[in-house]
Amino acid sequence: MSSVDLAARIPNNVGLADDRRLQRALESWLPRYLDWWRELGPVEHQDHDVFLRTATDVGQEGWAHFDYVRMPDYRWGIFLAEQADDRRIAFGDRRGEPVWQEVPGEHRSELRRLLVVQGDTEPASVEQQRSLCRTAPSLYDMRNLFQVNVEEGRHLWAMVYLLHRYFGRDGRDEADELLERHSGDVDNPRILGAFNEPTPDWLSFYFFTYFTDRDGKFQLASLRESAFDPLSRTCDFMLKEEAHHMFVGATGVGRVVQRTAELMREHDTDDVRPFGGIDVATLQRYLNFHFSVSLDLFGAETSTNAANYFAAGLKGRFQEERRADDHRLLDATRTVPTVADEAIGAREVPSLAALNETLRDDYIADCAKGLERWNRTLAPVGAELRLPHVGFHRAMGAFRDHHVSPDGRLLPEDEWAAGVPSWLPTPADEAFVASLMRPVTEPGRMAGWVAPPSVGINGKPIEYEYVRGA
Ligand code: BYC
Repeated sequence: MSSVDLAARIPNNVGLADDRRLQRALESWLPRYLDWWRELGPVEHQDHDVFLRTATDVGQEGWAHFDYVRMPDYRWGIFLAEQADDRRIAFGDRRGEPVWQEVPGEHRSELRRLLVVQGDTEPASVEQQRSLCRTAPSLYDMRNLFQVNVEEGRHLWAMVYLLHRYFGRDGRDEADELLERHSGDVDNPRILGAFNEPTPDWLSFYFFTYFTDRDGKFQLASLRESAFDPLSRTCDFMLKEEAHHMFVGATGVGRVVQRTAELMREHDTDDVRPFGGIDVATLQRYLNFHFSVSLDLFGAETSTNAANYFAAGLKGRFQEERRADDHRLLDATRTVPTVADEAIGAREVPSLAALNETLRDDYIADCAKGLERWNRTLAPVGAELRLPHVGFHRAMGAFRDHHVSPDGRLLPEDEWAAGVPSWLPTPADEAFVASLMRPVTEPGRMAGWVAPPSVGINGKPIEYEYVRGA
């Protein structure tokens, strides 16, 4: 394991200085990345000092440094978690064999595909969020947005490193294409559906970081199990940064919920819009949207791709080693949902084929935890948020061509159409939420639709000037 070289043009702990070809290749990718960042990263404040966390090490303690940085000067580095001694493949046909430090020829294209799909989401989210800095509800929030953005940029670097280092010319071409596809582009869109949806307002941003970044947590945790050790170590370190992104989502929605509950109590009404709050029904519609598009990110309920990845040792399950089974799944079965004879049912399939569904189940259980917390805030005012049925508003898998209500009823077209305005954000909701999006840039002040956070960042007070000169 190389030590951390922070003085290099590209900070890294992968011994870049010892591999001149790779170093030159990545150094020639750097200006293209910076062009992309300037063109499609945050629309404003690029030249302002932002109080940011920069990864500087991979150890248990002191892995990051906080200071004011102009975003284009952020040190996007390449960091892999420390290599474990004698790590063994934890699942699949080759369970128990030593992990790989190079890519086996027979798994080259599958691994490349996984890296490209993962890598594609990172810049996509930066593109989706680029205008939000114009309407940040506080400097604290603006700083968190930028933190998320620069780290998604670093996660792109993580995948680009692996593509350049292990996949030769194909890898370099793929790395270039990661900067050429763009979120929502009609001709050259991002690969996965949710990453082509706009993130036009901060309510969407909080729900996106809660639900969609959480897909990232589960996918990265599955890739961390990979027999391809450099990928495993990369994902391990990415997950450290990812935790903050979900914190932004969980506390962001939590703060909106808190403000809504305060206004409901104060004015003794559910209709808090006239008082500048976001009513629970609107929150529920945004939640329904972001949850359902995030469920699609796990793919179809049964997938030969997923079965092959697992058998080959490329992608495991969430917390693979904590599971009490044979980690091969050769004889195991489970049920997956189906829609047949105009009813939602279940069918038994080999567990190996249903790994996307297993990961989706784990994800849903994790999503539910945030709702429990938010509902503790809402309970005293007699309100509640719920996760919609897994079949609601789905574009992938068994429910794709069916209409399912949030409470899990299969609906004919006309009933679905009639229900949509109460289940998914309407143009009027979007216009109302947009009307609340007025920037607040005075340190310590918050927009009226969201409660202040309970603490600031890295021990700083809430009224700290997190973005200077904004
Ligand atoms: N939209 O066999 P299936 C993150 C494609 S988020 C469009 O079920 P598979 C982050 C699929 O690719 C984490 N297409 O698929 C969060 C396949 O196409 P091909 C990102 C979709 O392969 C916030 C076809 O449909 N990482 O990090 O079993 C901010 C058949 O489907 C979608 C990963 O996803 C969709 N939603 O599973 C920033 C991990 N879903 O191959 C970052 C790597 C599926 O027939 N990716 N398709 O052309 C994977 O493990 C798998 O590719 C998937 C799909 C789980 C995504």
